[in-house]
Amino acid sequence: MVSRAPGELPDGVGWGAPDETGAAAQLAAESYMGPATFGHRPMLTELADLIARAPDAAIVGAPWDASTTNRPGARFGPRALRALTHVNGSYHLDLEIEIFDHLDLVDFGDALVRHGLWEPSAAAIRSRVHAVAGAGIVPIVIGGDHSITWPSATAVAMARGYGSFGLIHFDAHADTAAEIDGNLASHGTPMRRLIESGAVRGENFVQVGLRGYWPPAETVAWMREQGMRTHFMQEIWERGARAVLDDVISEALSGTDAIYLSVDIDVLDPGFAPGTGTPEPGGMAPVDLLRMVRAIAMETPIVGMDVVEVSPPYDHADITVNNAHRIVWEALAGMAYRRRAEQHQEGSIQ
Ligand SMILES: [Mn+2]
Repeated sequence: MVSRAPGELPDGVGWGAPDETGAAAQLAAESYMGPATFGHRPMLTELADLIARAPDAAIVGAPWDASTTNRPGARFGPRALRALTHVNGSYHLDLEIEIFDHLDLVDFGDALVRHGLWEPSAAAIRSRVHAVAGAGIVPIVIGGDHSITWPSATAVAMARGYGSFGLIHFDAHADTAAEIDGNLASHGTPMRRLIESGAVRGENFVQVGLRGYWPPAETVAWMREQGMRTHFMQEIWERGARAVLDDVISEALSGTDAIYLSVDIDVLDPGFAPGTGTPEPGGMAPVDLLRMVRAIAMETPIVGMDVVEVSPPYDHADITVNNAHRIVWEALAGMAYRRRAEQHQEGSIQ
């Protein structure tokens, strides 16, 4: 046994200042220090830099919440997801994979929206997401209220073809109203806009986790006419998450070759996600949602994703923010897992 005087340090350990030079050291710091980029990933702002680096995926913030019917605040979602999450690593215990050894992710900043003005704000989101998707990079959009899925998924459709991908939509609500209070761009309407425009075909639009008391019967009838698939919370309770997920994946991929994944944080029970605009009791637990998102990313080619309706002013103890961050982290882990299998096939790793 080595004896040391009080205050004496083990051999080779000193109190000298750590190396703080350079961006890498700042980004490698614990998550409460350094720049508030998503997951402490490098931030790029210029399209030319993005194209030169050619990452697998890029974060795009969409800080818009003026389409919210009830509690606002989702405009603060992107900043909170960058600043308030507790990130302590990126080695996935279950998948035994160091995510960023196989998948390059950058933070591509925000779509610069204009408060209260839908048209220029939607154009900003569509344009930034299209720049990413058009370069063959997977956009991961952090909202913002759910209206942002309209320009975001439209941008992916513009980049790779209308009707070419299925959309898996986790939510407590269908968001398929024709209009709400005269607003065609309410956060209760984006899924109807996407189907009407042909960006996503009704039969490849798959909703998971719906519950409660909205929308009304005539809207549900419209959804059925479009061939939309709905998996209510009741079905998950009866059949279990994995059985439902198998159907979800096959429905979304029927006649398509890719998936856009949209996760409204209110699909979680409000006990796990109090910081959201329209909380609906009786929802999913993170133990199921995180694994379903991971499985989708492992089993399907994701070409776009968003996580929306995180409203930090209504959050407590960063519960909602952390769950939203882990939804992205699980998707990244699944994507990295697929990427690693491709790298094995290409022979670029052994
Ligand atoms: Mn929604």
